[in-house]
Amino acid sequence: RKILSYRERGDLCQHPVAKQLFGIMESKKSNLAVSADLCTTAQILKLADEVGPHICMLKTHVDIISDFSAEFVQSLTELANRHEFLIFEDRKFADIGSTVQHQYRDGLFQIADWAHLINAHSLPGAGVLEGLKQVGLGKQRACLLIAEMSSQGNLATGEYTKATVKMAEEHQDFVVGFISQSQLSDNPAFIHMTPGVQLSGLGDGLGQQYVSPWDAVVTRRADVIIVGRGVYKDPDPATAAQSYQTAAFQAYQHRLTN
Ligand code: UP6
Repeated sequence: RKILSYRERGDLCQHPVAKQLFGIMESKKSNLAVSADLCTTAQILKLADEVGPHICMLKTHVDIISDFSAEFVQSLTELANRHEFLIFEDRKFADIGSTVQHQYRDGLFQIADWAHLINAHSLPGAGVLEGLKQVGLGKQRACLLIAEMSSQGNLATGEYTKATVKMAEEHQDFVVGFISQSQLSDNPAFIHMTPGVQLSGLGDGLGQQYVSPWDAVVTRRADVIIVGRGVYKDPDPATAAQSYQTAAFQAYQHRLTN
């Protein structure tokens, strides 16, 4: 089944962050997001600079950083502007609306000030989105809903996944897509992002389950692949990122023409 190009989908979607992301994916020929799961700001900034030319998005877990600072945020933002990628804080918000508002806006990290994208579990119900939305919308921020997970035995399946898609459909002014393991919606405005991708390796001994970039994009119909250890554990992250970029983009081009 033929698909629309990233450019066509960027034209179709309403949310400015989704538009920007599709535009970057098209112009940089990259549907690769690198997950910078490193514990110092120096390591993250070095990785972001090295892989920057190859990615559409850098994913962070800001609460694992030992020396977080406002300067780090400024440097990361400069790298994002220079290399043209978006910043996605993988905070996985999962509490009542009032609490996630604080977690998003306040505290040490003030995530809403710098992360273009965040994500949330649908578990608490729509209140989690209502809370986050009140903080993020004025700042032109977007959210991804976690509809499926890559880890063995996870409970985000079946009716839970279906209800998550419905929740996204009802909040399209803020939710621009899904963290998932398959395509869940035919709405071309929704971006599907798939973690648990590696070229070599089936798992990590802690429940993570890997598929190849080709399987993620062609078989599971992911728009964006998310790769962590496959890139940052490589002795040459820039070359590794380039390999993932090429593999994932060729898979997308295959879907465009077949
Ligand atoms: N992640 C998953 N699976 C999910 C959701 N999120 O692995 O269902 C996140 C992890 C990690 C990254 O929190 O940051 O994606 C995957 O890293 P890896 O490529 O090193 O396994």
